Amino acid sequence: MKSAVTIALVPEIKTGPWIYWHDLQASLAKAAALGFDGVELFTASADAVEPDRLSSLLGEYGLRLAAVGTGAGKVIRGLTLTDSDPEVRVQAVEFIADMIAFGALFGAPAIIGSMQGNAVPGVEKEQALEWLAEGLNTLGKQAEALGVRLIYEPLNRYETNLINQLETGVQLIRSLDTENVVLLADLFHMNIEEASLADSIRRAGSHLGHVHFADSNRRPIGFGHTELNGVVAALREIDYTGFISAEAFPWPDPDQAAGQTIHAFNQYFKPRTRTHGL
Ligand code: LER
Ligand code: MN
Repeated sequence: MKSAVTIALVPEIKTGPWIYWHDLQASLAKAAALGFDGVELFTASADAVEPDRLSSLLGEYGLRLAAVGTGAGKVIRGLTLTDSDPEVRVQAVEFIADMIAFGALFGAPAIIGSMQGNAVPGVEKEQALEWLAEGLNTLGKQAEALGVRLIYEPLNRYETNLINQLETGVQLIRSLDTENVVLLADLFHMNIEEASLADSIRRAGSHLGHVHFADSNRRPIGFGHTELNGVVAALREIDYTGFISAEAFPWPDPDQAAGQTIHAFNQYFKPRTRTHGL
């Protein structure tokens, strides 16, 4: 399993759960100094960061791009895959398609979280889920053609009324015409929605493609009350090899949040050195 830390480059969203903010190069330098394997980027659009610049910075700091977030499409432009206006749905697909193409330049998958939207008043949930599946089918196939997977993220009930648990997420992605869509287990959302984090991870099994690493209160792991040993055991049991990516509040500040995150990652996920002898 590989560690990652989030970097948000979207000034419009000041209160979101991202560890590093605003300055790409300074954030990469800090992530590399702490020993993270990769970074997850949250940008305003697919052309917000020049690919050549990102490529040379990732090379310079020896970091991988773990994933790209697409949520700015909703937060800044009001787009979702389940809007009742077909033109808005088309624009949402286009926005995500561009993000997929951007991430694919670096072998990184895009994440569909808040861009899934909601069944809004006047729209049946079944209808919204059909639109969501349509979007995931189109985008999952586009991602496959570019050699990357597409990540779909169940969110807690206060952020979407569509899919709140891994189990219903598995049902949704199994119903698609593509096998290229995988699930994101965000430990914060799961802490609200799942009866057992470990059992849900075990049941999602090979459908799991990404993990958002945050404690019960969305602070870095270790600053809340989530019991992580069972989660770690379940991830090992399903042979999960993807990123464990810190999408958490920069509490008490970005540097301490990043430090706590890598400390927790090393504590729980790094192979322990065995001592022999007495
Ligand atoms: C996105 O990964 C997510 O978890 C949402 O809650 C965005 O805030
Ligand atoms: Mn998340």
